[in-house]
Amino acid sequence: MSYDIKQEELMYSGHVACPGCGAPMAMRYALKALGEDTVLIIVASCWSIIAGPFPYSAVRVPLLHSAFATGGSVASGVKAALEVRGLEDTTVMTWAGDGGTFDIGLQALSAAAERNEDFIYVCYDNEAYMNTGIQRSSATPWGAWTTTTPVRHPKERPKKDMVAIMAAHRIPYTATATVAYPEDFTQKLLKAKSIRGAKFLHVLSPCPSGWKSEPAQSVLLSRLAVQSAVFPLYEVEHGEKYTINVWPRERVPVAEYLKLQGRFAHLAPEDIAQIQENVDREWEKLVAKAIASGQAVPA
Ligand SMILES: Cc1ncc(C[n+]2csc(CCOP(=O)(O)OP(=O)(O)O)c2C)c(N)n1
Ligand code: SF4
Ligand SMILES: [Mg+2]
Repeated sequence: MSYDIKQEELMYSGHVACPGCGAPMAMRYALKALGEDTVLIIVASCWSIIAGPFPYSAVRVPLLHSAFATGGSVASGVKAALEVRGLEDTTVMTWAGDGGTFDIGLQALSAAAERNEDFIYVCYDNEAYMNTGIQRSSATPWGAWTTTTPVRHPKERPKKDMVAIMAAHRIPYTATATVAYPEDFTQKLLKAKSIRGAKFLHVLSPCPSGWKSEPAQSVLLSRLAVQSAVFPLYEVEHGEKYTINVWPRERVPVAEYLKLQGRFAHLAPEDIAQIQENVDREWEKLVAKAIASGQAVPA
């Protein structure tokens, strides 16, 4: 894969994320890929704080803070206003957390996707409501500790399959990404920018505060998530063509990923075996979809 990430920085230093947070890393790559002709809509989340207090901003593009539930509808309105002004080529990007996407903003996102509005929606997924104190969301994985799923009552439901939900809208482009594979992430953003219509990117975003992980290990965690197939890198075109972008040569056991995170420290060996079984099953289902879409499995 060629190294084609631009040198130009569209994020200033001095943002206010916690050390090691995956969310500003993801934004940095996203803005480098999309360029300055981008209007950014930030939904209530950690990123509302990371961006800095008005009149300061950590990003060098126009930025609109939006209410929690409105990422899809605000983007639709901004795009329409830009078109009225003859600015059809300006990229509109909504940036929202998992709470703002999987849960609270799902209706507005679904409606915008069904209308096939011309925008990119990026969900940076740290798997809980981090900004308000690590509450469980429907993106929180099975077994994880959060402040609303304490150790004696960890989460008993699986993570919602948001990519499947977006693919079911038959939008032109849906993809997953992580900051451990920046070229892959960049390619996906460039592809999304080149397509008219609704595009959805699901980006895993390690949160050292909420995952109880080492700040220096966020990129490592992002890589292990892909290599273990906890978070595979793939894309779905028009809801039916599945392509796996990174095939782990040898799948890393999920235990390697889990053990670096205090939020899973209470899990018993049989819990980890259960997680491994679930991950294996989901990976096989994904491989089957990619093969059915015409992709060859690498030797
Ligand atoms: C309607 C509404 N309810 C609650 C809040 C408080 N609130 C602000 S950010 C946030 C958590 C957001 O979680 P998520 O979308 O996962 O983003 P993260 O903070 O994890 O980055 C909440 C509950 C709000 N701003 N608006
Ligand atoms: S709480 Fe987590 S997501 Fe929020 S800024 Fe800190 S590390 Fe990032
Ligand atoms: Mg979150």
